Amino acid sequence: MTDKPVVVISGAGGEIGHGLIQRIAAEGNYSILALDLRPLDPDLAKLCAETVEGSILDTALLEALASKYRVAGIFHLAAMLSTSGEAKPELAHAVNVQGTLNLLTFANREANNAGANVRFLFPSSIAVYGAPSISAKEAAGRITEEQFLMPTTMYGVNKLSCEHLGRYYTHHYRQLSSDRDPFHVDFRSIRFPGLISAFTVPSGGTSDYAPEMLHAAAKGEPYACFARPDTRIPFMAMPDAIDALMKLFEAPAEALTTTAYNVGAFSPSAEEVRLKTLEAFPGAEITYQNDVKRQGILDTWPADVDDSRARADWGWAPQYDFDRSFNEYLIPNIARRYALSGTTS
Ligand code: AKB
Repeated sequence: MTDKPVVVISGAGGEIGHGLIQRIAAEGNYSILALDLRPLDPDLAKLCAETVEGSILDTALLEALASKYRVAGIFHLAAMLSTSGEAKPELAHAVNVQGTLNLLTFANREANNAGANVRFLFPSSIAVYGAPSISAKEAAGRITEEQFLMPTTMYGVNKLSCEHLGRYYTHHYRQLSSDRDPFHVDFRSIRFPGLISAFTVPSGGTSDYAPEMLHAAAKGEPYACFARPDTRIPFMAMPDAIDALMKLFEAPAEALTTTAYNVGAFSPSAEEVRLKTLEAFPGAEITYQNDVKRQGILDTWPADVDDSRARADWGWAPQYDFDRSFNEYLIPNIARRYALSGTTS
């Protein structure tokens, strides 16, 4: 038990979880209950009040946690990403949608036990968009939250349906009942671009080519990029992603005009990422070997997003543009990391 308000982080051992646990622990305002299928890295575990190995599909586990803690907020990070989701679409639906529904139910119960709304932060994705053609993508440029909501991946379909579930739990849950609960889930989601961390390498995503390229170069390993050189989608450095989650978590409910926000930072082509990586690691061997099927997914994702709503409602302003992300965050940290572990050849 703990005297600080508790936040639950699902998928705590993943890429976003690493940075988020460190940030919340450093600020010291909340105790962290970390949930993941696998044991948490011991350095992260020691920053948490409790770590639980288990699944968001295990409702008995969620009930046991609900009776033990008063939960003030949830960061629901657990998900199967866009490439892995295409290998096992039914499993992706179960994890991504049923898992979210279980946690929304948990949050709703917590809200009514505690007598206060429970904030539910959900990392959605640019995968909710599905441009019908490359020319439509190029013509659209920075797209708003309402455009092209026709995802082509199971992951994108799941993210979009979870956004709707969250909106339903926030505004319409049991709308016809005379005994509607006075407190509810306060769902807030961010449609993240591809994220690039200096400390973790993603797996199972379709935006993975950029972080994979950079980490391979730092390790002195050859890399064949599966995206075409002209592929352009938005990316963001991990510190900005963590900052966005915390800013939206802390924003007053009255300031919010939607439950799903775009956030942008920079939008390089794959070739621009390659050239930037080569500036830092001139000997790196980075080639192209296009995977036409994964490319098909990338071609439906927007080249850039209009994030003016996030800027107006909760003060979103990225701190890391393309140059600063690489020069001040990614390259120094990645170079140090692999030099220390002796991986660089
Ligand atoms: C993926 O590639 O699936 C994710 C995403 C863009 O949400 N990184």
